[in-house]
Amino acid sequence: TDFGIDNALKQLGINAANAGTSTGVDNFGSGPEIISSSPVDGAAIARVNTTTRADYDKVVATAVSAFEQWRMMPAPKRGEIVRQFGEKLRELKEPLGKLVSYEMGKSYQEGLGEVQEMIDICDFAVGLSRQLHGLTMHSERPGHRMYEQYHPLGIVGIISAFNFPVAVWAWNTALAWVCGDVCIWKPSEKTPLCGIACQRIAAEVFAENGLPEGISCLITGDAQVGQWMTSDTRLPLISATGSIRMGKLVAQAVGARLGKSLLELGGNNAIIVSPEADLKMTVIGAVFGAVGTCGQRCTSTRRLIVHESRYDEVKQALTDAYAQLKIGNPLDENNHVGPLIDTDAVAQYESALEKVEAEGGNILVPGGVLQGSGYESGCYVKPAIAEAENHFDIVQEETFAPILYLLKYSGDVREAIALQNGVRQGLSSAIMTRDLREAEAFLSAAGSDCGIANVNIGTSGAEIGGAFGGEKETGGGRESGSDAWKVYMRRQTNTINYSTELPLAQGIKFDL
Ligand code: UN1
Repeated sequence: TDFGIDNALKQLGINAANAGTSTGVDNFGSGPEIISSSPVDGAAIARVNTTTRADYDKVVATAVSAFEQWRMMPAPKRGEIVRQFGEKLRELKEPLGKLVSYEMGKSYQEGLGEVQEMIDICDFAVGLSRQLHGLTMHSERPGHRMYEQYHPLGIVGIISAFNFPVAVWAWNTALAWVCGDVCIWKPSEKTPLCGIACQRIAAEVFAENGLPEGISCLITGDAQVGQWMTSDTRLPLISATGSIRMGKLVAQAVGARLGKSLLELGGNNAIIVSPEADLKMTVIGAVFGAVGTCGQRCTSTRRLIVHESRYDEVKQALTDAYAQLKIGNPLDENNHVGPLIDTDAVAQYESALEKVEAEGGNILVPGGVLQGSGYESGCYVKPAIAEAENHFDIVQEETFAPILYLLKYSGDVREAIALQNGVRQGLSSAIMTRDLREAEAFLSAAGSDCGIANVNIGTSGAEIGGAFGGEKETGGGRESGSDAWKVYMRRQTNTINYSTELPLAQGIKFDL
């Protein structure tokens, strides 16, 4: 029962014996091998070569020269390349979704959803390629014209995390490409095959169009490789997704050279369940938010802030729902919850459950590591619920695991909003209510302080069309839709004098 993994790898052109053998399109790696292993069954999937410093410099040189060509191609023509890339993703949606599920551990449905996000952002980027608009202003001087234009920035360094091993790269790269940038991607060393699969698909499109391979570059390795990127002045923008700890290191290194960084870091997302909440919608939103991707989305629901008038009812409904959850192989579509990424993550999950109890929390739905047939990888855990208080140290932390904290409030919506905002992170937030006043208060200037604030929707599962990211320790970056593209370009203000005089601005007199 390999759930078609071998076939999926074949369709993606991945040679499991040594996925990192250079084929002329995979421009990475003569360094030591790492083994990609699956949290699904603990099996080693493939060996992957890492990038040495010499390899890295070669990759950057390839990217520098590719940029010279790519930046001069008209943006709509670049959009056509991204359109073709999106078409290939449509063809390979199933094998790629399967690889995501197998290498990362999320459910096959969520693996397919991730590839769908890639397809969606390609479509978005194709349209965008004809809309990279600047403004035209009126000059204060006669016979003058003033406007602004957006130019390609250069090499975009992308550092992504294991939990969205393909989509986050696509959000960055699809926009960066239509903007005329070239990309160097370091995927998580926990999901290198997803990186290789994507790189191969992209490389094929560029090759078919006679374009240089340096437009899309892949490197692999640990934090050291990341440091080469963050301190490299040849990379004007570093887009990094991951932990707050990692984000601070990236921001410092990039800031030290006055480069730009786009950070998408941790969340500590809450759903407010008001007296006016629809119970059925609340349960679906909260359970998917808490256990989807085994609690390893940056948008995962970590806290449920429930009004005391609904507390017992919500508690009961959640306990009932958790009793229905099937945990097991994520490629088996009967299961709701797959494994955590590795045994380190399992240890963190266990430690968080110990801490919440030690701080006085009450475990409502107990956790635990699953053993026995089907759970040999040691990465399968039971989603847990704990009654807790917002000020607990552990509740203030983002634990990347399926642990939901149940918090109670008794006042009006302002009290709930204060609890929701009372953490260092500021990514996603939601309120369940049929009361217009509560909903609007939650969305007002005095409402949620997060980058994402939803009404009658959970915290996870954002669409690509909006800007994605958050405030405070989430890092402030915005990726994906809306005008997130602007960070991938440099803005230039142009003033043209078509008169025969040279008047100075601000009316300054300077006669010779
Ligand atoms: C992430 O977890 O890093 O909103 C990204 C969501 C997904 C993206 C999550 N569309 O849950």
